[in-house]
Amino acid sequence: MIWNETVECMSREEMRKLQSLRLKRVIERVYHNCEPYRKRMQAAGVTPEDIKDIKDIVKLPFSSKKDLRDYYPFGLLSAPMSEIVRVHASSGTTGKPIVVGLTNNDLAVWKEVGARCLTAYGLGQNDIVQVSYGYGLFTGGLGAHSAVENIGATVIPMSSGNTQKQIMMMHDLGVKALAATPSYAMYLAEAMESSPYKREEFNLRVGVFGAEPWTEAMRREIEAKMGIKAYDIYGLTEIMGPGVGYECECQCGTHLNEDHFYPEIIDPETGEPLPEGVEGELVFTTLTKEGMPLIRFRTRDLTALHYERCSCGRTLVRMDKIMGRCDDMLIIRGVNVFPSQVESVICELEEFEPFFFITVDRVNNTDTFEIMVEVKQEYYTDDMRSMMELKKKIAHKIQSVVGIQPDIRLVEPRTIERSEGKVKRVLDKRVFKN
Ligand code: DLL
Repeated sequence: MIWNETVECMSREEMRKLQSLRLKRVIERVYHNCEPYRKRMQAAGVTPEDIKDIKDIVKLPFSSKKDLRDYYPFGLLSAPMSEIVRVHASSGTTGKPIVVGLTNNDLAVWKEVGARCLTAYGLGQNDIVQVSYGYGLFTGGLGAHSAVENIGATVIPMSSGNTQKQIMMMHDLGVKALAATPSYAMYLAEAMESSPYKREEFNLRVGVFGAEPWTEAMRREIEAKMGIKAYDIYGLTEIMGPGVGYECECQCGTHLNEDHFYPEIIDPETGEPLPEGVEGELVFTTLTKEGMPLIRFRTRDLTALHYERCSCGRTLVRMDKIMGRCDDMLIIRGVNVFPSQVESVICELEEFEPFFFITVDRVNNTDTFEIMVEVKQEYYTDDMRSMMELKKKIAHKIQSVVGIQPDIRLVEPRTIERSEGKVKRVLDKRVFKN
């Protein structure tokens, strides 16, 4: 089912026209209402008159998370504070969070794009959706919440945490869809298995998972454990929480709501635009935002875009599943390693639980690379030889995928701390030594 066929199935030409019109408007808005943007455009020698078509976007300077920090908290608003009705924030790794302000119209757009997502997952007004993303400054909870209300389904505003109660509510209330981070979903799946309820007693069919990278292997693992179909939902605080992108029933990429959020792919090193299908850094321009529009915002997320019509009928551009951010990439002994590569290997191997933790360090001027991973109960034994065999097997497999050999530390099931929100899977001790 399609929520807004007019837009979701619009011809490329019509979409270009709509995007061009909206780009002109948003550029006028920021130029006249937001000094940092005006100054930056002036420095680049661009005026709103130079922006006539969506293709002209390349003339505009980029923005980044650093700008949100530099103009913290409200320096990048393009609407008067009297029109800001909500604030969200995302915590960075250091110091102050970044803060965004939304107008009533921004909230309406958010609800609209959220409804497109849920409808694509096959959800409608007779369904019950449990929102287990955190509520609060994080956009996950409230963002998913209003999307559920907008399609007329029933929302259970659980927020994250209290895992036993989550299971009980899902069971007792006949919840059809669970909205959570994939890592929390994995934890809930595990808790469901050891709960007093049988899997057939749940009405759970759909997963609405996002807010962190997750592999196809992890998707299969959660789907099998929960007996559901798991869909991707993408978003980021700066642009618009969950609902910037979503998977349809074909699951061949994440459709981006490009009538509101215009995507580009650039080379993260040079900033040069990259052609369709080539992986690079995703950049967004918000075409309709009023509160805090962002122009050519560098997300640090790595993906590629595809423009051919999808077999679901939607014409909205699709991006490949995001397997990592420029910032996630570890360089270990000169080799680029993404935690998602490790995840896919671990999920493929029968003997291991999909929980792991990577520690990187520098000892005697050499990088160390250790992966702690849980062995499934039925494979966990005191027999040294069998455990050594398991270690060898996984180390070899990881080496063949990432290019370097890790030290493996095998642990019992449930040793590694479970995540209720975004999972943290890496400790890079080298950063403390520089
Ligand atoms: O995570 C918004 C969100 C909430 C999306 C709930 C989906 C569901 P932030 O906390 O600002 O916002 O983090 C944004 O998370 O730049 C990506 O690196 C990552 N991310 C979000 N969704 C996905 C996804 C929310 N589906 C950052 N796949 C983004 C991979 C994702 N990474």
